[in-house]
Amino acid sequence: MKYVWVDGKLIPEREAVIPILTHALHYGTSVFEGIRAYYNPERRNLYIFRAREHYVRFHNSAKILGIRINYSVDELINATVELLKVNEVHENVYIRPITFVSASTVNLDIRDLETKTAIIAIPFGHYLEPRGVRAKVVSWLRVHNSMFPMKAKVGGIYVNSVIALLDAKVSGFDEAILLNRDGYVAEGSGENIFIVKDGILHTPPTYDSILEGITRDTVMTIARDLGFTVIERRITREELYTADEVFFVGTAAEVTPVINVDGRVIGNGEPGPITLKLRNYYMDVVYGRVDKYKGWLTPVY
Ligand code: PY5
Repeated sequence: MKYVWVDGKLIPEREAVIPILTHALHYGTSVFEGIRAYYNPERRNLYIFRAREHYVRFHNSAKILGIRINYSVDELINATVELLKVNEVHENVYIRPITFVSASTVNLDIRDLETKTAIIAIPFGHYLEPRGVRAKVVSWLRVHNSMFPMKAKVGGIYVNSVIALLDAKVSGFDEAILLNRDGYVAEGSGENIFIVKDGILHTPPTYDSILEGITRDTVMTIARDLGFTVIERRITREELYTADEVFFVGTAAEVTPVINVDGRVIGNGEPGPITLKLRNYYMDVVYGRVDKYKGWLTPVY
């Protein structure tokens, strides 16, 4: 994209560069979000999905890490709208807000260090194969809540996801599933996870070392709306193997079927009917085709 938003200014992307000693580059001291905006070519409208919830989480992540974001939730929403307008976005995009410790220092003490905030938009299609992915339960565990709060979406924490995904990829799988320190299913490298058993949806609870995903909340809400029972509870590894359906949810992943776990075929090896029903409804919601959820959309135009 031509322009990025940096601390209140829209500047050309090539000018948005950082010094080599930037604290966040060395120590992962950043908080970030991943938001999508969906473009409808027929009606020529662009909607940002759940912008408010993402920016509230952004502020909470900063609070947990102990850094300051110099812009309110409303200012950040307005900045995002401006960014998409100035770039004349007429396609689906992924929006990446980031606040990072920008001071040039090797000291670990972040009190009073300067932060910068940027928002970048990137053209974006599918993150995972929508026809279904093969997942591996990797031996790397999810960082436990007692080691770092997983509710915070902090840059440095993503090395845990990177090493887990690398393990899955080099073993010939598409995505990783991480267990938590207690041996229960936590989440994918960049997605939350659901299983379906006998028509009921189950997903790990937020205290089980997972990111409290906004898509997870969206899917729980719309699934209940469609009449499904959703239970937040601890899930064991073998429950993945014997589930009727397994699927990932996330801003990037949307609703992606998991058709194989550790070489075990899930269901009949095809995306399951409940997964597909939820994915279709989810896409209707994000494109603004469901009136009752219009409140989740921020129109750009
Ligand atoms: N769990 C982890 C570890 C995540 O990184 C993400 C989002 C989720 C769950 C789902 O959260 P939400 O539904 O709020 O998006 N991952 C990012 C995303 O934009 C980055 C992926 C590379 O989907």
